[in-house]
Amino acid sequence: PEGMTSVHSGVAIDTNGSATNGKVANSKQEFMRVYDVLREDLLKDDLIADQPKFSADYMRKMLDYNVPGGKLNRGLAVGDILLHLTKDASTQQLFEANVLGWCIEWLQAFFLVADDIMDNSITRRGQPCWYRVPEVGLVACNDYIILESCIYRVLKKHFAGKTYYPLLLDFFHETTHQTAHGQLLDITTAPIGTVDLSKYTEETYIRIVTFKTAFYSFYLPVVCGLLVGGVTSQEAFGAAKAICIKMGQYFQIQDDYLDCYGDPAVIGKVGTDIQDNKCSWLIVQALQKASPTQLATIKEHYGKDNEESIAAIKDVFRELDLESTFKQYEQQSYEQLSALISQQKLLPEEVFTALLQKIYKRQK
Ligand code: DMA
Ligand code: MG
Ligand code: MG
Ligand code: MG
Repeated sequence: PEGMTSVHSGVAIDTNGSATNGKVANSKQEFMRVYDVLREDLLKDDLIADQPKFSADYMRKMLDYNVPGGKLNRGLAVGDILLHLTKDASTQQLFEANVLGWCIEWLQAFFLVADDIMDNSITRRGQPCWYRVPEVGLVACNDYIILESCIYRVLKKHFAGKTYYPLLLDFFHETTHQTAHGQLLDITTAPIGTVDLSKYTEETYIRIVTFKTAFYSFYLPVVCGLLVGGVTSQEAFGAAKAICIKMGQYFQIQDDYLDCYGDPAVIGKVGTDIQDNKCSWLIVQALQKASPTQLATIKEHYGKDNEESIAAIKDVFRELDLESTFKQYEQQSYEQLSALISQQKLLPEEVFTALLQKIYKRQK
């Protein structure tokens, strides 16, 4: 059946740019060039261009502050996936992949501006969180709405004529729905001021990270790469989803680990999970291993925003040697992912191994 055809042998590629004989390569420089194009397009929009200059200036500053300053893993992944998928992608296809990559970065910027307000965070990407910039404050709430709306202006401009435009819109909407409900579960599991440790189960934890992180960080970039590459097989999407979810869970577990053990100068943010009462991977592990005395310490100090309480929790984590627990999990997770990747035969392995190599043992 059509759906079982491997991409390398059976999927027609819609090339409408110049043929490049497999010589097309993606680069961060090229990706950044596409950002400049998209930002200028957005600012040229009739409505924005007609606003008083100070309003358009604010928009420009807001975009530059929040959209391009991250690792760009998700955004760059779309073009990489396209190139791993087909040896003869056109320059036009690579451009489209990069445009979609930026739409994912815009989606991420939208979620991060909101996330930092909800998490009462301090820094992001080595600078103050946007809502902490004095002239911004809670105007950041309107800014994240604008950031989200940019996605659909860009999609309309570049993809409205494509047969897969409705699919694309649906994927972005669906992913937003999933991420927002992951965030809701994250927040409602950890209401400020009430520590209910019975809520911090492995099952709830996995739901939180699957929805708040895995779909938008891994499945969405892969879906975008597949769509630009002309893949329509439901089976291929299904195989990709299973791997992406597992990889996304691993990625968020790393994020939770780095929140406590990462170097703020390297990760660009100061950890707040302990004082925020978060259902983080570390506390879920700690609760499974803690002695009655350690449990009492956790009950007394978790979710309290003072140095002494934070130190008490970090002491328990150290006593339980959660660093080793994490390293074991990381190894095991890498092996499981590698096995899953080689078991599926519908998509080239590099589509996934390239993603995995970028995050394995990451320090930031
Ligand atoms: C972030 O979870 C998830 C989304 C959707 C932004 P988090 O609060 O652990 O992220 P960070 O550590 O980057 O604040
Ligand atoms: Mg956060
Ligand atoms: Mg959060
Ligand atoms: Mg975090």
